[in-house]
Amino acid sequence: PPHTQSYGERSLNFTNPTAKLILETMERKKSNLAVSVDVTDKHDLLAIIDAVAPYVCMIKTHIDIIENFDFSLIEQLQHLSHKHDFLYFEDRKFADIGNTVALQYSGGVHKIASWAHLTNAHPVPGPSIIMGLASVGLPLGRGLLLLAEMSTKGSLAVGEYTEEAVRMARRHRDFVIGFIAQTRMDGVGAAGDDVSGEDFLVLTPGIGLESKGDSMGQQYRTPREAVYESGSDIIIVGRGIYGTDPKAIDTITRQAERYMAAGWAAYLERLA
Ligand code: 5BU
Repeated sequence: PPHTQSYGERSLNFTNPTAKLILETMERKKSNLAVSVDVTDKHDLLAIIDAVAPYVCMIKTHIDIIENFDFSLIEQLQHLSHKHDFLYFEDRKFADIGNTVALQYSGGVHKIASWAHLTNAHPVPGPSIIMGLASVGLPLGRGLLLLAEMSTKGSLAVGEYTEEAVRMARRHRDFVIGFIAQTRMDGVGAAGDDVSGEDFLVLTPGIGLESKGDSMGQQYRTPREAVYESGSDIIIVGRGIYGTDPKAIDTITRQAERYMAAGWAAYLERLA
């Protein structure tokens, strides 16, 4: 099973170039940490990325919350990813019909497909959302995650819904490389289908070492609970790292180092 193989070995389980690049980067940097930088000022965004990037395999963005966005920001983001060797995941959570999501993914002011290696989509519209996004992303070698589960209290993405998300992904392995989920999805909803050798990346938000949640429904588990106990591949950490002060760069750097160590230790424990 995939979660007993090393990240480097697992790059051979995928044909999608973004999946391979993610796994190779994780192995090279010895990091399964993605930092979610949810700040609204582009200068803060760039400063935090520059500080945490040595410790991450991936930076997760919400590009639509940036108040002073202009396209030169994208060039600066790309410069940082070359400097520090990591990938971008734009947490766009597409949820519309194929034609609309293709336009949202390629166009508008953010032109997500042109710079984000990875993005994600809700399976709620059915397989057409994958076809729409793949029409833009596949020629560029991009990857997609489906939201199979969410970290929030009362999430509706459970049971049958989660199983159907996995079946949708299984039929589009060239583009769908994994899930946002709280646990592994290997063989979920397989019924009689042969799913031996199947591998999907599991990226898990809702990770914190101190807090158990926030006042708006977020729920946190530790890196060890996610990676060792639940077999998650990448931990996604936001406020646990950048806290409440986006200017406290020294603290942010120390926290990134700390979460990286915790995530990697849990992975080594899983392999052992
Ligand atoms: P936090 O500060 O670590 O709580 O931020 C978590 C980030 O992950 C934030 O950007 C959310 O939009 C994102 N997220 C999540 O928290 N839970 C989910 O199920 C999904 C995304 Br999908």
